[in-house]
Amino acid sequence: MKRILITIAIGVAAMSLCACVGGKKAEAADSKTPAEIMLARLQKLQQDSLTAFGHHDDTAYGRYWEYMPDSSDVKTVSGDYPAVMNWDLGWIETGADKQLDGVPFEFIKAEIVKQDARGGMNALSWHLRNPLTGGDSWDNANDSTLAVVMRDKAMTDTLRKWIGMTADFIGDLRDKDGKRIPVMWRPWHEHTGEWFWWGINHGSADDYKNLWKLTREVFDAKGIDNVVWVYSPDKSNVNSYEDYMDRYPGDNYVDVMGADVYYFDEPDADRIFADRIDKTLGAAVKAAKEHGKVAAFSETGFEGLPSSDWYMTRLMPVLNKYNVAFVTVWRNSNTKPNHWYTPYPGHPGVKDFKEFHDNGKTVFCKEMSEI
Ligand code: BMA
Repeated sequence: MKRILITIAIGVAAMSLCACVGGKKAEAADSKTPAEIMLARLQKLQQDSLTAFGHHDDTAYGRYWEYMPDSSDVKTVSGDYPAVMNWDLGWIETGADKQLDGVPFEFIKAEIVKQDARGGMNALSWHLRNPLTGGDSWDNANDSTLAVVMRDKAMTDTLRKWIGMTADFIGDLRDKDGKRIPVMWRPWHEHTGEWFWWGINHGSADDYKNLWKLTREVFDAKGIDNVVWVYSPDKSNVNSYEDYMDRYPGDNYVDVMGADVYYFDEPDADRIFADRIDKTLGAAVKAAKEHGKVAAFSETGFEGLPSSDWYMTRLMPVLNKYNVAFVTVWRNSNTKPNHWYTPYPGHPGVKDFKEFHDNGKTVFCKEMSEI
């Protein structure tokens, strides 16, 4: 009898222990922020040497169409949506209802919800206006915009307000159960180039780092917990690892080490591309390893895609050489001449792109939903 009682007592204790451990586990999973969940998916891609494919404005418009529900050149050509959809918040800071390329913010929100429901991921960039001149991101009428803005109280107040508008938009991204949807957020991109007002020769390294700090401060003050932060220097002026890290804001501000490197139609294009990739993407991969971050090929492409085999012969070797969690190509415009980056129906690169989709290295939306 005593033995039976002891056995029952041990059994009950074991059961309650299990429940307790299980409960804790469930609680731990629940207590993960949306950003942590997304980061874990990116880490998994990288661990498995897989690369998620991303496309800008994928379902908004394509080479020959615009705003046809659920249309996508990538899907029409490959059979699936991209794993990552990139969207741009440029002009949200003006209070406009459409962003700089005419995509309504409400449309972006709805598409982010759909892509999340499919099991895919979303990313956001921001081509905002120049707060000093009132011009666009590329307006360098005042060559020292970054320095002036970061050292002037009224200007940083404006910027704080603008950043707050992006934070509100992002914090508002919720799925049908009301849970926040994670996004990769890639502000102040290509800062090693000169073209944007936050670029390399428009202020000091500290000004640039302070810009990141200000951004993070605003997001944190609003309790935004659905952002994976992506740092993405351009190949310009990056000739070494030190150049890549020169304006790095610090490990507390960044989750993903990106690199923007396009392919251009120029003499010796392949060699030049390979060299830029080694310098910039090579640095991103090294930085990710050394700083415990995820590596990504945050932007690439060949404008107008005047090639029938670019994806398999130019991009794929890069993905095989450098293990990156995702690669994003830019938009297929139906209005800007020669401005598309993926094949579309009738393009000579359809077969190549299908191969790119079908092989074991790349991940599109369906496969992403299982990761
Ligand atoms: C650029 C071009 C522009 C566009 C901008 C923001 O690379 O595509 O036409 O306005 O990105 O999307």
